[in-house]
Amino acid sequence: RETDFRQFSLPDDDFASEVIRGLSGRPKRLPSKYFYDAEGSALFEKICDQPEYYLTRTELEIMRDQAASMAAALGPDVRLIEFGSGAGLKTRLLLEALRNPVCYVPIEISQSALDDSVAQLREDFPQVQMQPVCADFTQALCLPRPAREPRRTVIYFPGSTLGNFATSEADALLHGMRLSMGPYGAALVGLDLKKDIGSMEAAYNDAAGVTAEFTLNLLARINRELEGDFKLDRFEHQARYNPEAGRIETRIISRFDQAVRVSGQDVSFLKGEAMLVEYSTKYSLDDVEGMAARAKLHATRRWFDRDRRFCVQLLER
Ligand code: AVI
Repeated sequence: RETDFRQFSLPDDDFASEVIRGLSGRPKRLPSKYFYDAEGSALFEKICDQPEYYLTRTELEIMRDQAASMAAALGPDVRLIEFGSGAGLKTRLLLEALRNPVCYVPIEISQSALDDSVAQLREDFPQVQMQPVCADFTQALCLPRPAREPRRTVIYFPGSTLGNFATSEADALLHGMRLSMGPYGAALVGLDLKKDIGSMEAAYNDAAGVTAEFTLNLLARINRELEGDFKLDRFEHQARYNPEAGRIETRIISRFDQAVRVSGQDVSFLKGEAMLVEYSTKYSLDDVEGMAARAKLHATRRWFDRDRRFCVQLLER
């Protein structure tokens, strides 16, 4: 009954070649997807507990208060696909609220994260067929068939992770979701909303320095895995809101003129030079409508927290 789809794992040399390519460009860039090794994932968990990082807490509040209303909007006999491992409480709240879900399909690139989350969910939801897929959800997906026919497919994408993609990539991802969800499908997407710049910037510059450590862990990972010799104290984390683009942009800034070796190649930095490492896009409701329309989806329902800091958006075909 259960399936375990291991589609592919990212070969290590992808990391090396993407890092070298990114550091050869102007401006220098490093892809944020490489934040999440074991250390990075543990640091991200710690970020979620920081008082300034309101996103996780706020989305959880929405799920606690309104998962029943979401489940009513989605209807019974849903096949629930999640982009990401679904280790969290949000997924549980949704699975608990859904009426007679057919199956749960987490799509996650890290096999260990996938195994851990599914083992626990299997125990807690024995009536739901678990169909984990180890794959990169930004690529074309081949999904397992459920044991019984669902009424509709719903793709759950919480956490405002969509905001970590550039606009054109996010559009492509929504377009891919539209294809995966089929004719009566839907997507339930967590999105962080535009608000005062102080709160948004504070969320990415916590006083305890956890986000800075998370960002700089990318250099530590390059040292560990790609024979890098970055000296972490010679670089610093910077996260600022770009009002034109509507996103927090995180950069790693070189504090000195310096040279670093990565994978046998020399990379030089000027004092003050930046590596762009992450976007965290913030949305207005108009932005959400526009994004949905570009993907030929309808933004039909949304659920907010009390202070309208975050929303969970239902997109339907
Ligand atoms: C996973 N993602 C939605 C987080 C965000 O808010 O962009 C990642 C993160 N980066 C720094 N803090 C949190």
